Amino acid sequence: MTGRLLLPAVALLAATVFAAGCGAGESSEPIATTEVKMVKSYRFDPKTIQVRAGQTVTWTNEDNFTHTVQVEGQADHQVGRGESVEITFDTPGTYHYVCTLHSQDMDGTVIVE
Ligand SMILES: [Cu+2]
Repeated sequence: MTGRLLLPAVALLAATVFAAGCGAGESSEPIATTEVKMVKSYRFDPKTIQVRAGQTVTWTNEDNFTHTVQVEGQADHQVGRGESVEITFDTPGTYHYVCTLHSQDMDGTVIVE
């Protein structure tokens, strides 16, 4: 493949917890759900979700544009219009993710307990 490195879980956890602590701008309370929509336009909704370890989160693209979901340190998943992607979170922690096509506008957080 493209030689992407998977960070050790401990390093990933430390990095994401640290990043989450620096959150500025709009504060979004975590929503307990495993469903995230890419809604019109260029947004993840809800932006911050909370799940239990072992649960699978589904991102569904309802926007008119292709987006991606890339959890920090993991592979990028392209999600076309009307498509969805599922990612299972087995390890507790705070996981920041972005759409790599629109990283300035589209980011979110999965809190795994
Ligand atoms: Cu996008």
